[in-house]
Amino acid sequence: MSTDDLPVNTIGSDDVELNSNSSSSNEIGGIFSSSNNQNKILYGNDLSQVDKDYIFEGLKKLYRKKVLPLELASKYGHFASPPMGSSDFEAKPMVLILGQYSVGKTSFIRSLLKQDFPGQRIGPEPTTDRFTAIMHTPEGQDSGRHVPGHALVMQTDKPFRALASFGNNFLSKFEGAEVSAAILKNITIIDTPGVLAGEKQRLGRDYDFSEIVRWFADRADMIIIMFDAHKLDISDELKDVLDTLKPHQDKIRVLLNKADTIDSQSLLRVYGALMWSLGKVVQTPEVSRVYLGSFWDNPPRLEENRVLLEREKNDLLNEMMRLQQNAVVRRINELVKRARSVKVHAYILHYLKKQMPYVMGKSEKQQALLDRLDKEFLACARRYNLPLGDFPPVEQYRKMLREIKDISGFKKLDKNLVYEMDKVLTDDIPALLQKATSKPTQSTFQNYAPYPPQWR
Ligand SMILES: Nc1nc2c(ncn2[C@@H]2O[C@H](COP(=O)(O)OP(=O)(O)O)[C@@H](O)[C@H]2O)c(=O)[nH]1
Ligand SMILES: [Mg+2]
Repeated sequence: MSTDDLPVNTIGSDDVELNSNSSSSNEIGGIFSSSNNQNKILYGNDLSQVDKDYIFEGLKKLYRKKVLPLELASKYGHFASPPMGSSDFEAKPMVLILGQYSVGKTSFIRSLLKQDFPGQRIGPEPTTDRFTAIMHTPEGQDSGRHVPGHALVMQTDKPFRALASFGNNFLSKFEGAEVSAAILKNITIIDTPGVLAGEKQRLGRDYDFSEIVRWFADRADMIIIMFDAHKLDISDELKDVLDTLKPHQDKIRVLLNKADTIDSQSLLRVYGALMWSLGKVVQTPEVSRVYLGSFWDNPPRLEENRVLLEREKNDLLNEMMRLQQNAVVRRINELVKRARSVKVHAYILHYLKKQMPYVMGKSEKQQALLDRLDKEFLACARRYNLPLGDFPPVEQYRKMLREIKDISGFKKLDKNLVYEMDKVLTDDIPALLQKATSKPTQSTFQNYAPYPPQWR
């Protein structure tokens, strides 16, 4: 049966109509492949005006009804990340703070909160040896609560559940701090251990630092990389981290910290030097916005920089406050990216499974397929007309496949599921956006099953 003949499921009678026919489907296919123009392409609609909750709720339903079934059928969770939960759609924008040790990351966060937070350690030596998620205190709780990593990844209303797969070594180095600071009503901040230089990093840590950074970077809405104006060196480890961040160029902001101690002429020179060394490492035509700053309680020592530093601080804070509005675009992008990756995964399995013998010689064949997985990827992309850019890293995929004893045991690919999921990208999301922008009012939201109060 050709997929063209398949019935089109609507999402359910209690839902918003997400399946209206869209004239812009062709446009979307092209659009979603290029991330640069995404703001523009979202139909020229000003998404800052739309009802965010309405869109989040719509995306969540689309995911559950149209993406998740294919994920479950193809065991996507085993190969990539576990299914998304409500918290992945509703979570506050996340700001990830990175940098070598002692550049002032923890002091920066402290100054944003305007108060201390549990687990904060500030000092000239490598002080923070853990990842801390700094979140707003839930209603009815006391401020200043510390939540151990093991407990944090169990909480279904927090976006950290997937971190459980990194194991105990990591979880003992992960914690939450709940603080009732105004800024946390809008964002969640992630403090990180400093990137260390040389052997220390490898010896002292029994978890994969870059993998964890990658996980947070994927989910972050803004990544602030901090440098100390006194020592600009970029260690090899930091280079590795910057490499990990390449796909997230648009989220990266650079903060040249401790600018309070340097006169404006030297500051110019340091700024230039930083841009130069960053340019060598990052190698992209787009240069991230660089903020100059000083974020601690001490007043600037040099009067000449005071106004400049205050302005820079305001700009940075304003940008952080705007993240809430950009969250809509980000969540849509995340869902689109995930749907595309699920589709490719389902086809890879389908393609490999098709080549397996029925009875004899299964394990030899499977081994052979794994050995030339890169070539199989190419062939699969060609056969099903899939963009190579959507394919997972070969090595990682091979590792996951190795854990599967017999790939012929996978369920047959249900093209109907793929078809339904494709429609999310071509029709459903555009329709949802159109609906949300045409009726961005509170009443739309109220008529339509609202969140329970504890989620707001
Ligand atoms: N001059 C100056 N020193 C700072 C500033 N922020 C932090 N520091 C100092 O830098 C050291 C390292 O700070 P910390 O927040 O622990 O850095 P982290 O390791 O990156 O988290 C501490 O001694 C702070 O007092 C700043 O804006 N200016
Ligand atoms: Mg620190």
